[in-house]
Amino acid sequence: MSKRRRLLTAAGMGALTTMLLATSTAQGVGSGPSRASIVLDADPRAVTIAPLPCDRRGEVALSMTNTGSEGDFVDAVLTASPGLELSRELWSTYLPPADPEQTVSAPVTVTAAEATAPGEYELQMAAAEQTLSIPVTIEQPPGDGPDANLALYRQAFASTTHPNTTLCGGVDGNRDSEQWAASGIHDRTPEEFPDVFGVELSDAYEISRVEVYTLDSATYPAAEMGIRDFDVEVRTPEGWHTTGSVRDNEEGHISITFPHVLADQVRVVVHDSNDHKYSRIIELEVYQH
Ligand SMILES: [Ca+2]
Ligand SMILES: [Ca+2]
Repeated sequence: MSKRRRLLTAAGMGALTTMLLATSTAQGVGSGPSRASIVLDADPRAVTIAPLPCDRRGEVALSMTNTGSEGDFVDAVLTASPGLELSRELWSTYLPPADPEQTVSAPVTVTAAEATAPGEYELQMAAAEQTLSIPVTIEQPPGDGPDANLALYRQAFASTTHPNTTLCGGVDGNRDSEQWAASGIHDRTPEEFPDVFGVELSDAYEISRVEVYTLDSATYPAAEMGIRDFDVEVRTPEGWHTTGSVRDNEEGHISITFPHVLADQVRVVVHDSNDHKYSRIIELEVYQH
C-alpha cells in the first residue's frame, strides 16, 4: 500500500481535498490556464464494497468543473488497484467554461472479483494533469449462515434488462420501492411474457424460503404495477424445479416457503403483471430457513 493511499484512508475526506489541491498546485505550473482550473470531484469520496459482482455500493458519480474562461475537451483516465474492476476506463467530455460554471458528471462502478482480499484499495481519476484518489475498502463478503440472504450481491441474470434499470438492482439489498429507479429491475419487452429474473448462489445450499419484492410504492402500488402471476423456480442437481406458483397477486412482498431443496440458482418466472406491461422486481432474497 502506498503512503499516499494510507494517508487518504486514515484521514478521509479532509486529506483527500488537501491532496487534490496540493496536486493541482504542484502540477499546474506550466499548463494552460483552462487546464489548470478544472476541478475534479467524486460522490461519494470513498466506498466500501464486498468482493461480489452485484454489490452496487461501488457506484461513484465522478465530476469535473471548468472554472476557467475557455471551454475544453478533457479525457479522464480511470484506473484501479489490482483486484478491482471498473465499468469504464475512460471518460471523454467537453467542459464548458465558467460563467455559467457547469459541473459535468459521469458514473463509474467499481466492483471486486471474488478472490479479492479484504483491505484498502483505490480508484483513481486522472484528468487535466491532476489525480483524484477515491479510497475503496473491500470488506468480508456477507456470510452464508442459516439466516443469511444467500442472494445478496450475487450474480443476477434476467431474460432482458431495461436500460433505465440495472440487473443487479434485484439483489442489491435495497427493498425500497420509493427508490424504484435505483433499487429495482424490469424487463425491456413490454407486454410480452414470460420474463425471468434470477440469481446464482455462491454454492448449492439446502434452501426453503424465497422472498420476492415487486414494485409497491405510494405512487406505484403493487395492485397496479407489481407482478401478478409468477412462479419461483430453483435449480437442483436434476434441473429446474417449481417451488411456488402465485396467481392474481396484488401485494408488494410475497414470501414463498417450501421443503428444503438443494439448489444453486433461483429464478422468478413472471407470466403477467398488474399493468400487463413490465415485470418489476425490487428484490429477490433466498434463505436456508
Ligand atoms: Ca433492490
Ligand atoms: Ca416482458
